[in-house]
Amino acid sequence: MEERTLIKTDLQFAQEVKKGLTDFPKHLSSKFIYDQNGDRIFQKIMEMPSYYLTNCEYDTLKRNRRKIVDLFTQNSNSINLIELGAGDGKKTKLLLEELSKGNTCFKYSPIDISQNALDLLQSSLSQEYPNIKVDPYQGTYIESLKTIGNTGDEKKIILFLGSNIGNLLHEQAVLFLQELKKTMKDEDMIFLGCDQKKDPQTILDAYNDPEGITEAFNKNILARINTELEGNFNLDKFKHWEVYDPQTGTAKSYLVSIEPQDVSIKALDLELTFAQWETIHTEISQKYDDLTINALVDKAGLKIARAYADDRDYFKNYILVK
Ligand code: AVI
Repeated sequence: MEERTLIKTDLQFAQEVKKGLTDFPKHLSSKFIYDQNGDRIFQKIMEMPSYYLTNCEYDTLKRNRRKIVDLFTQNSNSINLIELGAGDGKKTKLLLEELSKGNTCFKYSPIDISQNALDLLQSSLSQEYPNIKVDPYQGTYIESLKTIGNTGDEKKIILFLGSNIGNLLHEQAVLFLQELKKTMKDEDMIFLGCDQKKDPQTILDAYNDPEGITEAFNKNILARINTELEGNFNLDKFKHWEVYDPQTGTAKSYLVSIEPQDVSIKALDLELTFAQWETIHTEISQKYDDLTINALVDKAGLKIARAYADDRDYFKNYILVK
């Protein structure tokens, strides 16, 4: 089963890379930035003071954890805390600790495509919280949720933190929320973290650090093409470029070819030409306001039950119900 998933993922990577780099303008999906190296660089990004998102969400959860957990456990004596995208669990641990203080029986089900990420999380949790029941799932979010949804009758709380939803276009975000809704029973909830519109300079700084950590993160997609698909991208011949549109709230990452160049990707039998200053669009990081979130949630057929924010309103966490 694991092997089949891997082959399917490799094939999807190859097909999407071919499509994206032969389209005009060129593009690649940010989901392919993440491998072991991409995960490691993202961890470093989350430690950068300019990447305010992580600290803001952490503060919000820390300040409101009792109220949040009270809502999670309302009218239920058994819950399954399901997290989409396991990460290092730093923020989730706040909620797990708070849940441990109450009488509600609960388990934690992190879902991640990376078995490595799940193993790391499980071993740190078993050391810090040996009494918490952890039930990890390796796979894609929706597929795994469908499996979990069919087992047990605990109240499901689906965590989607870190503004991961912001890496989706609005249409895709609505479709994704609709898919989540299909797996929900009436009492289930989604706990959604969304980065907010703010001073455009603060946003640009979060995605444009002078140390080049975000640049290395963005370029990891080219490094993966080189190692996994026998490409010969010269990473030094591309520069990371970030733009932010304060009207739409969309931050976009590009890789810009600094000179005319040819690149070949052997495993795809592909020869590419880049003109000087030609771009590859790699990521969107959407920033929201209440109006936009209301519209997306409404289109997905869901309702906002509560919202929590840090003291500057930089980042908000919404509890969504059916
Ligand atoms: C994972 N995701 C929400 C991050 C973001 O803010 O879009 C990925 C990231 N890209 C550059 N820095 C961080």
